[in-house]
Amino acid sequence: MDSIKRIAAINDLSGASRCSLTVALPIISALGIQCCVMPTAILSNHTGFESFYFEDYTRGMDKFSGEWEKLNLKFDCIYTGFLGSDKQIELVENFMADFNEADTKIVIDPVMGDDGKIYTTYTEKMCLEMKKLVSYADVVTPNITEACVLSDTPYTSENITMDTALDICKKIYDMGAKNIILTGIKTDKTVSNYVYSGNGDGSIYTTPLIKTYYTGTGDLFSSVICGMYVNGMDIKSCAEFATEFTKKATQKSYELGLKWEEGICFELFMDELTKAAPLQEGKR
Ligand code: PXL
Repeated sequence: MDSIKRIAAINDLSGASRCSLTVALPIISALGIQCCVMPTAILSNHTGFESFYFEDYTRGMDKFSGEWEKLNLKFDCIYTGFLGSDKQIELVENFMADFNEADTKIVIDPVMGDDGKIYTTYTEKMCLEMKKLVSYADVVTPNITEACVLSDTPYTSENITMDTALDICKKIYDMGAKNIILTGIKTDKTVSNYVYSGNGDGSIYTTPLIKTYYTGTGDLFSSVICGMYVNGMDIKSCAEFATEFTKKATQKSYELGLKWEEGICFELFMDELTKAAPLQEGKR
């Protein structure tokens, strides 16, 4: 074996607390894949805390691309998460134009909002740019709020029917995304993820609802999907595995009495990822 697979992860770096790159990096590594990171912003800790230090990193993104081009890096996947401005979304599009090869997978977590609310940093222009980005995706992992924005569907609640889930996913599929994983469909007792890949009805993966929230849960789910998918697992098996893994980490965080802002505790289950990840030859 000459090399292992390599993912370019474009997301923010929040030093303390679990979210975005501090989740993506360990999860992707444990899945036997090298994770090259391009920070979009650098924070002392995530924005859910009362106080945090934030530095936008747009100025560095082009520089990273330039140096990575000099190194002639090839990526098996480009994985994007939180993007802070329309300029950053444009830079990601440029990155894709430069580094996307025929067999490079594109995984997009369109981090735009939650609970029916779009993040205050998200402008109309960014929503439009994000729709464009999603059209290149092999896999996109929106929550209900994000999926509603992407598909121009009015948001009602997280308790949507499977018919509505299918309608929303079909619209996102028609925009160009090949596999849609709609996350966080809730009832009083359950939370489900719904997978649609362009034919038939979607598949649904359900776990008991734990009525608490930990930051980084979406990042954990998407990072597991991303690594598993790059390792060649079919999308439904990726969703099934990621749903179970996320449930276990949520349960453990609850048992440990973690505060929501500490983020989802996944560290105790890394061996399960390693076991599920047969090492595979990378591009070069
Ligand atoms: O996981 C979501 C997330 C990502 N990045 C930053 C955040 C949050 C959630 O609060 O603040 C900077």
